Amino acid sequence: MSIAASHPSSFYADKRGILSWIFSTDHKRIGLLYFYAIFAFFLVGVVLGLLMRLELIAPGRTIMEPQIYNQVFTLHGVIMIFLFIIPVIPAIFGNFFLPIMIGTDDVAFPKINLLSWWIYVIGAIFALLTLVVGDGPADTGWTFYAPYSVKTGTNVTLAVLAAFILGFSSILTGLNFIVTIHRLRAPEMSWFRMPLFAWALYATSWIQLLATPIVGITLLMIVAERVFGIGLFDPALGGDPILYQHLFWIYSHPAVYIMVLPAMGIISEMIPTFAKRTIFGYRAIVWSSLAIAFIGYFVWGHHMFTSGMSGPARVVFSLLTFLVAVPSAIKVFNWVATLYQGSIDVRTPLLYTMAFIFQFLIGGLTGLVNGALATDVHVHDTYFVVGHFHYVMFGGTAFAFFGAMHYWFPKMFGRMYNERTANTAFTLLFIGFNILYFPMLVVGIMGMPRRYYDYLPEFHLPNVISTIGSWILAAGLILMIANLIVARRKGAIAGRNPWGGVTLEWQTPSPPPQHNFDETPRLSEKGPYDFDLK
Ligand code: HEM
Ligand SMILES: [Cu+2]
Repeated sequence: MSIAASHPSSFYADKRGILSWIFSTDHKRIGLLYFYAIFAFFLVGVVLGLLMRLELIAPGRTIMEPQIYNQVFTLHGVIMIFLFIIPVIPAIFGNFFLPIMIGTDDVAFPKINLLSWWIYVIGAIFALLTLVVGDGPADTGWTFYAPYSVKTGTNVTLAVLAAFILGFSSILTGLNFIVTIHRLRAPEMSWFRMPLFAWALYATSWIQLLATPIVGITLLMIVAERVFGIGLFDPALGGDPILYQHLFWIYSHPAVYIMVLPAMGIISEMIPTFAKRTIFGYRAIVWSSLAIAFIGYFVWGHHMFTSGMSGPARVVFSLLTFLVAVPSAIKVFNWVATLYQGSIDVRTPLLYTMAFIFQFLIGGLTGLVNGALATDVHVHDTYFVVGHFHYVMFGGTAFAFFGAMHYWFPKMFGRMYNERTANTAFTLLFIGFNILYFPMLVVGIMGMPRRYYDYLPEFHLPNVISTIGSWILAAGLILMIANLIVARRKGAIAGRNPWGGVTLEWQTPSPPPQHNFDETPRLSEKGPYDFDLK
């Protein structure tokens, strides 16, 4: 049965038909539009990743030519970064839940919100066009480093235009959230009564708004150089390739916090709910989000330790990198302190939360190895880096996303999923993930370089193990998705508050009505996680 039919007073029943969706200005519908689009690209990215792992199961050629491999890892990176991990949490759950959690009926600019979804779709079409036009997808890596990106015959121009267009979608979402949070909070929702997910989105939005234009301009400079031969980055034309790296990372380091801050926000929501206890150190978590967003602007040089930077500059960037680890560590401490002496209810979203903490910790600690000047010189451009960022982005953000999918599933779709199947899928994902990526850290320290379709025979065993892990992970993904698809049609009808959460989204029906609240939601003096309120 369709959700509109089974939940006639929900926003699903408000209007019917495809046009009522793709031209909707309702933040909940836009969140769901993003959900389907982003998830589809995630799956494409996963398939590309599985193909790479298949190529890497043995040295020499296995299933594809070196040139194809270069294009596959580039497309994988572009899709996973620009089409999946940057928008995933703000565009899906930010859109769906931010207005509800701060007690209002929509974002500040609903039409701009719809526009940003359409811009996402157009950017995605540009990225896909690289598959069919000219010499095929870019082969530069998702970083588009000059001067190679200026010279290669593959479709760099279309690929960077795609990233440029997608940037506008990100900027508009950030702008919308900042204004929404400043102007539209429910009358009693003072800043420090805001849920931590809203705070995380607020910090993220400022990065989206202020950093994205830099990469936009940088990418246009690549286009200018390729199309008009203006010498900006290519030494043969009188340009400076190191300038490209600076401009690129001045955006792309802050951008890693666009990828991870919203995930931290979700973790800060799920932990109090399943520990049945108010969050420990609410203000410390708020300030650490803002601190991460701020300090994140000053560390980009750690990507360039081996690019010929001066000694003092390298030491300063290394030091600042260690500084930005402090607020992240504060959050981990507060989460663990909240769980301590909580009455813990081990449900599927909490399993994902615990996997997040474990994997994010490995990602963070290996990040310090990259951030420390002396060790980075050794592991730079090896599989250690690939292992590190998959631990942060996949083991961290994507696991938080999966957790949130289960946490908010009843609210978004009005039905419950099968918990045993969900837990089995989680187990496969957790085991598969670690078998897939831990060997990459090992083989990286042994010296295997990244971005090659081939490797020396001494790296064989860890690569076989890693590829086997990718299949276990894929099995987990299929099971997780199948379970949720079945639940959406046939699951038991969900109540308003299946987990006993105390933030405002749990005070409204599942799924919410068109205007989010039938009755004015109740707020507590004591902040958003007051379990006495129930
Ligand atoms: C089944 C899941 C995945 C598999 C099997 C996989 C596998 C891989 C492999 C083998 C590489 C290539 C390394 C190289 O040759 O240098 C790679 C690169 C990369 N992956 Fe994944 N990955 C997966 C999911 C993800 C996710 C969820 C993200 C999220 C952001 C991601 C982001 C990246 C990026 C940014 C690169 C770098 C591309 C480049 O160097 O241009 N991957 N991945
Ligand atoms: Cu960085």
